[in-house]
Amino acid sequence: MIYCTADIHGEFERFRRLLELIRFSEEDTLYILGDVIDRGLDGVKVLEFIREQENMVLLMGNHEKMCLDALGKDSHPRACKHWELNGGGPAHMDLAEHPDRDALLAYLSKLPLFLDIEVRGKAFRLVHGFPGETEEDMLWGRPEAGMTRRPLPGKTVIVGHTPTQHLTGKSFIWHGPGILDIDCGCGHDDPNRLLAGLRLDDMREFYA
Ligand SMILES: [Mn+2]
Repeated sequence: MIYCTADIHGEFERFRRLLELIRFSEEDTLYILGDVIDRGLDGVKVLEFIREQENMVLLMGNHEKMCLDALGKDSHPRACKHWELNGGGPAHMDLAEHPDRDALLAYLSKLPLFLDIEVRGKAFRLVHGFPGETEEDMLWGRPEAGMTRRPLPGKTVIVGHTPTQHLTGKSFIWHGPGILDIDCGCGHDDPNRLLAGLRLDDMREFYA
C-alpha cells in the first residue's frame, strides 16, 4: 500500500504510533511531505530514522530548506536567525555536534521539491506547500479555505505545511477541489493536534 504523511515536526513517538496504526510493513511505501524537523524536540531523530528506511521517501519542506540555508555550504547568519525564529533551535543543537552531520545535510540537499506518482491508475502530485513554478511557491505556498478551482487539472494534489486548523478549525484532513491538506498540526502547541496518514490506494485516513 502507498501512504502519505506530512509535517511530523519532531514528534517521534507520535510518528511511531502512526506507523503501528497503519501496520506499516516492508511491502508498503510511505511518502513524507516535508517538515520532519523543528518545533518538536526529536526532529533529528525522525530524520535519521526516515533516512534509514528504504521504503520511506522524504520530500523537501520549508524547514529542511531553512536548515540547509543555515548549516549548508552557503550558510549565513541571517539564515540561522530565520531558522531559529521558526523553531529550528532543537535541530540546530542536535546537528551541531552530530557525527553524521555532513551525511544528513547531503541527504537533505537531495530531497525533491515535488513528486508525481500514480497509484491504482490515479495521478497524484505530492508537494509540501502548494503546486507552483518556483521553489518559494512549493515550499511556502498555501491553499485557501474558499478555493474553487483545481490547482492541477487531472491530478489530485496532496500538501502539508498549512495546519488544517487554519483552514477549518479542525484537526482532520482538509478536502478542497482536487487537493487535500494532510497537515493536522503535529508539533504545534494545539492540544487537539494529530498526525495524519493517508492511504492513496483507497483514500482511507488514519490519525495518531
Ligand atoms: Mn512547512
